[in-house]
Amino acid sequence: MRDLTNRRSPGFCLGTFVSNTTLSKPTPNSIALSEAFLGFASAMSHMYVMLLSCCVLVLLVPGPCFTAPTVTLEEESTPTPEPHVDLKLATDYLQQYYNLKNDPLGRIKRSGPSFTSKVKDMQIFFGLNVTGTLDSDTLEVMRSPRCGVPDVEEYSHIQGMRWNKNVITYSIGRYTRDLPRSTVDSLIESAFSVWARASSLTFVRSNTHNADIMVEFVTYAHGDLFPFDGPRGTLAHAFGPGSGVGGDTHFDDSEHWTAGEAGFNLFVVAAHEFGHALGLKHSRNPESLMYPNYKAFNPANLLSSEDVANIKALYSPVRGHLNNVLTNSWLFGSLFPRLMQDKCAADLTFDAVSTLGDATFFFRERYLWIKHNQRDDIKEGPISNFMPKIETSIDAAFWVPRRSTAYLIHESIFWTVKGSRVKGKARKLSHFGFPVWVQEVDAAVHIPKTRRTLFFAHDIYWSYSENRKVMDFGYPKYISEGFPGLNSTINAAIHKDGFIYFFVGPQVYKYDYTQKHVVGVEKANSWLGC
Ligand code: NFH
Ligand code: ZN
Ligand code: ZN
Repeated sequence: MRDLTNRRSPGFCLGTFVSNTTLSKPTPNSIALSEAFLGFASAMSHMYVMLLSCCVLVLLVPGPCFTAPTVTLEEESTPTPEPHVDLKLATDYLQQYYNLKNDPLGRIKRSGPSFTSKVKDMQIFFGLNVTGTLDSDTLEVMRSPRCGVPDVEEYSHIQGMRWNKNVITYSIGRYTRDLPRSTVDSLIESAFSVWARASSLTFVRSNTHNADIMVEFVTYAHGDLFPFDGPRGTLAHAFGPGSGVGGDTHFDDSEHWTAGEAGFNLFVVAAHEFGHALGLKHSRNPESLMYPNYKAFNPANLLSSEDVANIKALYSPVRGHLNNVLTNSWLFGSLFPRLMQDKCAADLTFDAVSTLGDATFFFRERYLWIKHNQRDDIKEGPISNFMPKIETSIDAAFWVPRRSTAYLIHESIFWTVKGSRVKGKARKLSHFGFPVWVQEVDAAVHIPKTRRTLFFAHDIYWSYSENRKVMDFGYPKYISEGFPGLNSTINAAIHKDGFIYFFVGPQVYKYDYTQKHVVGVEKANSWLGC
């Protein structure tokens, strides 16, 4: 058994994602760190595939998923539940979702082989540490509300985005020292051929820095949101189709890469990663290359029939045709996630803007731009690329620096993001003490000095005390009353350097909230360098 116990990296901070310039492309356009890789457990242990399950389902069938009771507050210390209660919970859960069977005598032992392996299946599915034991993260997931549909069934129906072309370029940037360069070249080429043979795609090697798929061997923090974790654990990850970092594939150079059966076979891992780079998600079928666990070398049939069907479906001429015909049409805009958005469009508006670590996050529909505070480059892509749990738009977001935590609100639910990690499941907006009729907000901003979070909806706003965890008395108030000079609804708000910046349509107003007046106005997207 491989040692999987150590695969969390010691810590993670957002600052690391741009700390290494060599990985960012000269012209980052758009990203698409696909649904992501289970493996980046290091940075985001639980987020991962459950988005594919619960959240995708939310998009399609709004309603049932988040109606269950909410998860415990992150700050509350969870009392250690009684062991037999855990076992009962886990057993029920695994029987319901993972087909766990009683042993012939009708008993289940926590240490039994099938129990342990079902726990592991579940941990893999949720991107948790694969310990096989009922640790607190695992129990937390088991306790959280779910859609009531077994993971197996929700798993692979919806694939990610795709390249809208048949010829895809790749380039190998940094090499590993484990293998001669020429061996790496040919293993990478073979890994691409696996997919080329199964689809209409052609892969062309280029030596530029802006090939579609940039292949690099890197270690630990390496310039994206997903630092590697040293030996074993996560082996590699790849961004789904898209410009910029989209398609890029990183191999953890702390692993021992080989062309054979010792260490980790580069051909096998690369083929799995390129599946992601082409838009494929994980499969629950252990026969499939897109299964989230490394499997020893079996070159004969690397692709399962499911893998083949998935790549064919993703790149089928029908979809290609649809995409071509409907690009820019309303149908495309509403049915298909758009690959890339123009941040410099004349009247660009944002749904939410928030600090997160050392960066400012700009949300629009299901898309996100990330501007590092000390740097000029901008990362961008579908929100789910950065936070795979989140497959919806974000209406409002705020950052509480004291907790290094951001809160992302979508309609009547919100997620808590610490580092780059979405903690637990979405919780209900009513947690903040809104009256029931408030089912969404337009904007939110936290004022560190007063330890208040302000929530804006239509022409009114609330003030929430982060200390006392209640709404302040006397709210809601009219925005025009509390913020003279602002007479409209607010799209987004952020606190920076003692000012509140209100995003209203394509403009941003700099507001001095002690003097109570607007002190400046600029184009909203000037913040993105436009
Ligand atoms: C991986 N992934 O590293 C593993 N799995 O098996 N370690 C995945 C890659 C394999 C990237 O796209 C990560 O999905 C780990 C863990 C499938 C090539 C299962 C421990 C996460 C040995
Ligand atoms: Zn993967
Ligand atoms: Zn990476």
